[in-house]
Amino acid sequence: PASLSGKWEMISNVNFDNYMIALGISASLRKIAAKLTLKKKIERQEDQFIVKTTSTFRNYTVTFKVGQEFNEFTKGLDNRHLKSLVRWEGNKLICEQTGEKKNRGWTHWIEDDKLHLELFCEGQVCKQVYKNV
Ligand code: RET
Repeated sequence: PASLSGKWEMISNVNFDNYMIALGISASLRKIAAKLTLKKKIERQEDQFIVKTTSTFRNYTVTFKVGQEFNEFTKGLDNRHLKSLVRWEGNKLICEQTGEKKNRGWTHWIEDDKLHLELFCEGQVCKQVYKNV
C-alpha cells in the first residue's frame, strides 16, 4: 500500500548501534535493542498519527498531529523531553526533535511497498526498512 498506515515488521536495520550511542544509550540496553525485530503499527486519521513501535522487550508509542508541535518523552529509549514537530515534504513524513541532542529526528516514507525509516541524531543516521505484515 502507498500509505504509512498498517502493520510493519523490520527487515533491515543499519547503523542502529551508532544512533543509540549518539543518544547516549547504555551498552547493556544497546546490546538488547540490537537483537530486536521491531514492529510498527501506524494508525492515521487525517492529520493525526499514532505510531506504535513494539518488540518482545519494550514498546514505544508516539501520538501527534502533522504541523502541531508536541512534547515528546522518549520513555524507555533515552528518557529525554523533546519538542517535536512533524511535517510532510512530498511523500516523506519528517519529524524534527528539538532538545539536548542536535540534529535529531526521523523521516518515514513508502518505497516499493516497504516502510522506510531514517533515524537521525548528531550526525548519525540509522536506516531501517519494514515489510507490510
Ligand atoms: C526501543 C527498545 C529500547 C531501546 C531503543 C528502542 C528504540 C526505539 C525507537 C523508536 C522510534 C520511533 C519512531 C516513531 C515515529 O513516529 C525499541 C524502544 C533505542 C528508535 C521514529
